[in-house]
Amino acid sequence: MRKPIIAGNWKMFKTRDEALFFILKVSEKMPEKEKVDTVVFAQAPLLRCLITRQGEELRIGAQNIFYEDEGAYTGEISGPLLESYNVEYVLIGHSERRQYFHETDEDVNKKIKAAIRNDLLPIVCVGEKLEERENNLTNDVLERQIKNAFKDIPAIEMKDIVIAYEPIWAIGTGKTASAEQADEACGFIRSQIKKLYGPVVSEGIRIQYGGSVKPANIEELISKENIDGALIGGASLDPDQFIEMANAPL
Ligand code: G2H
Repeated sequence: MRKPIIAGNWKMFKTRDEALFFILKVSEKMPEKEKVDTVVFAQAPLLRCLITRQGEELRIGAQNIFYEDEGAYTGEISGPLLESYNVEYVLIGHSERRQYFHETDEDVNKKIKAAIRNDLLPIVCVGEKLEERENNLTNDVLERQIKNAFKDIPAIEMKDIVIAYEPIWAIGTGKTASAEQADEACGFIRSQIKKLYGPVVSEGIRIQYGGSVKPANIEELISKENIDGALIGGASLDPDQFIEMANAPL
């Protein structure tokens, strides 16, 4: 049995006070971490104050990491810095990073390696654009993204990696992939992991669905065989909705 993982991606939302209000409200209401992993991905300057107040169950994650550990890279965030703040998770390859900041599959691969080097747990995002789905290219895109993301990553590291399937056409649009569409794509991703790493790794790896997840649809999505949790944007900003979704797997 794979442990469910419910994560909130706050994107570029929340000031310090808003973030502290959220943490105060949710930290006592998170499910036990033995049963469900819960994570919130916040903007970098919020990480320190969230980590000191996160409570027993909730984990804190960064939305980005640079692939070098140090150097003249103004504005970037290093793995060693995140690790020194006890940040546990890092989001890699979100479609907004790929789209607005031109991150390539190769960057994603290098960032996964940087996360592993610095003991951070990566959630690696993959997903197709609307025109790719309409042209029956979903599986080709996912196959390419998976193959390139995990190039030269040894099997032993895969147990700590989570993959998030986020069809770009369903992100922030209110359009959710149907539970069947999401399960089919997550199953295809699992088959690609099997091809690269064999059945033990592919059965163990956790795959989330992301894209307009909310309290009304989370239960159906995570009830599917290949969906082990959710990566939630908009609906994760509201503490009450996040509490409800974090407890949905129970
Ligand atoms: C996809 C998702 C969270 P939303 O980006 O990563 O956002 O739930 O707002 O579609």
